[in-house]
Amino acid sequence: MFTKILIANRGEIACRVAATARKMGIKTVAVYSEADAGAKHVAVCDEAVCIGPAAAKESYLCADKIIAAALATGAQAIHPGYGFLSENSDFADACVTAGLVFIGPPASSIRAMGSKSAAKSLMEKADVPLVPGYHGDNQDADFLQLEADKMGYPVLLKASAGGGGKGMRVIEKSADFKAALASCKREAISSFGDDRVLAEKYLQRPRHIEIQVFADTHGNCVYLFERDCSVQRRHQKVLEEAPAPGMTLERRAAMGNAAVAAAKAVGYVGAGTVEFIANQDGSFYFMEMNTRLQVEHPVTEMITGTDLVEWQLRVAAGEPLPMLQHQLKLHGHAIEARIYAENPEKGFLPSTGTLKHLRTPSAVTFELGNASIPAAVRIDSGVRAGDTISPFYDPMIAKLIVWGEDRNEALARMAQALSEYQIVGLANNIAFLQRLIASQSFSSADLDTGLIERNGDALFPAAAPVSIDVLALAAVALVTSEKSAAANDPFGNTSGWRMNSGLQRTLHFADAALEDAEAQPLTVEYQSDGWQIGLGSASVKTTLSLHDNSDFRLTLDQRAVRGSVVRDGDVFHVFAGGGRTALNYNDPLAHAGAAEADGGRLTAPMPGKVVAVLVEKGQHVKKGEPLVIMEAMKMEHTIAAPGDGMVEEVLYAIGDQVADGAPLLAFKLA
Ligand code: MV4
Repeated sequence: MFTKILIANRGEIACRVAATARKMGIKTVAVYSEADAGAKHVAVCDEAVCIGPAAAKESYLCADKIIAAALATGAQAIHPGYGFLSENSDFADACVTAGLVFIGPPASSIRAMGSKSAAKSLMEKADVPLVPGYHGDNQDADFLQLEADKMGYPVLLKASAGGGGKGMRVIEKSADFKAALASCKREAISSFGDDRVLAEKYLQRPRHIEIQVFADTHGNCVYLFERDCSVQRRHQKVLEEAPAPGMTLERRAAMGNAAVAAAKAVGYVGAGTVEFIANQDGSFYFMEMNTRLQVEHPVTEMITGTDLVEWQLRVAAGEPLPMLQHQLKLHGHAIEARIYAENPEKGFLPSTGTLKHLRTPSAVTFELGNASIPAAVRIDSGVRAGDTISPFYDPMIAKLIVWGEDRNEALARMAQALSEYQIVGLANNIAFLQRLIASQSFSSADLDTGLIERNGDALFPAAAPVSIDVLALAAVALVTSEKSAAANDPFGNTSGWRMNSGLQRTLHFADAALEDAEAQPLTVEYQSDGWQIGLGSASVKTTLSLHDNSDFRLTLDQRAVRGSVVRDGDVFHVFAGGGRTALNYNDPLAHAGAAEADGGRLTAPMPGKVVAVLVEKGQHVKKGEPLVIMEAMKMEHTIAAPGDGMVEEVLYAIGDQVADGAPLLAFKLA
């Protein structure tokens, strides 16, 4: 076995490979770009080598720099992860030339599967089923139309050089054929510089079902059952599961044997995936083979109790496969959800920035390999709280993988784990994933590649009004933070600050998900043992039973309510009842003050009385910190710092009456 390997990747997959290497006592070398110097994958490896600037083309895609790093650090093998150089046959060759082991298939297998049309004719010879169609060289329009007429409509034209859904045309009837062919060829030449097309019978509502295969250098090749990856958005997988719902033993064996035949036809070694497109009736056809470990490999690990990275390392070191076909057993059901930094409400626009707050579901374990009871909840992630998601790389934050005895148990665990996932700082798809797994189509396993588009309405419901539970949590978080700010201040302590019964203030929180949302006034009346909180005609007696950092337990009348509130500037992120709500806190007084602050003064928004002065002359404060509290018409108003800065002068004392517009403090912004 190797004693040291280099991991030619970043993010979650680099961390994933490092975890198995550590388990096996193998030292790891990370490579990283200048943007990743502080990244998690660098921290979890034993050594690290910087290989260039942030752009992948100048770092993670530089074969020469990576091979030089392996040679310089004494690594014996390179694991490419997925993406980047993982399916680059020249890189695989270059590793071998440099005397290093490429932890992946032989370059010849990568090449054989890399050319889609050549792969199809190889598969045809190996008796792997192909979609009925014409994949040949004859590009004559009349000939192609005749072929289409023979297979029957609808027909799908695909660019031979295409992939990822580009350059495809569905043709409903023969009369439309010529126009569609011309348009498909135009797109193919402009996108791929190659106008050859192939014609296939078009499958309606197909499923994406792929088979995990594994081969060693001793002639063994097995399949580790299937994954259903039908739930995609623009050819990006969103949910993956194993086994595929509705799969029969006969069809599993037929697909498994076809996948093994495909792997053997190209002399495959290592981990690979054979993708099939399947009809609702179960008939299946070869699409392509991915000659690498895939993102969604954990669902296979969970149902088979294997560590596929360990298998990769053993096979690359020349050992035989740890298990043969008859030893592989399928146990339970696993589902993976990809958590992305993206905004589903804004067309899934990627989001970049800092993970200001991150809390992952509890009871997370990471046990692989011969585990009789698989980990029930697993998170594979390449980022930690405080890390950034940059525009340079894939915006995936984590993979959340759950296991259950059956699909319903796995679904319930997924729902629970998603509800416990807390992210602040980046737009993310967690609420979308919650709706997706709860959708009628997904929960009843009515799967096909058009599921997300077909369920648009259910997946993007109109926003519901913010509940009083959520507003109460935000309000209590706000008033308790002010109270502790006052208590921490020596002048605050002696200032006569009080929670006097009957004092009432009005808070304005607006749903941040809605543009121009009207903030409903929330009234908070201080009482000796809590608050009376009112919203419209509703009013609840609120007491605080537990407060631990961002976690709160309240009693609203007779109901116990718990949740977490994370404040990010003027935005309060409330996690409660499995949901997540961002509230814009509009403190009109702080903003009125802010408008005046440029002139160096914070002014009274209305006539009233100063009830608390929380700062002293010369004190440095942070943006949003409460400075002075005024009372007017039995309502309390906080004058907060408009930005980071310094109090130059305090112009009033507790008990003073002030006129509308009177300067309260002289304030200097930092
Ligand atoms: C198809 C098809 C229906 N019929 N071929 C899309 C990407 C490319 N790799 C193959 N694709 C498809 N080929 C026939 N004959 C539907 C798709 C397809 C699809 C396939 C797998 C996963 C997601 C998909 C989303 C849309 C269309």
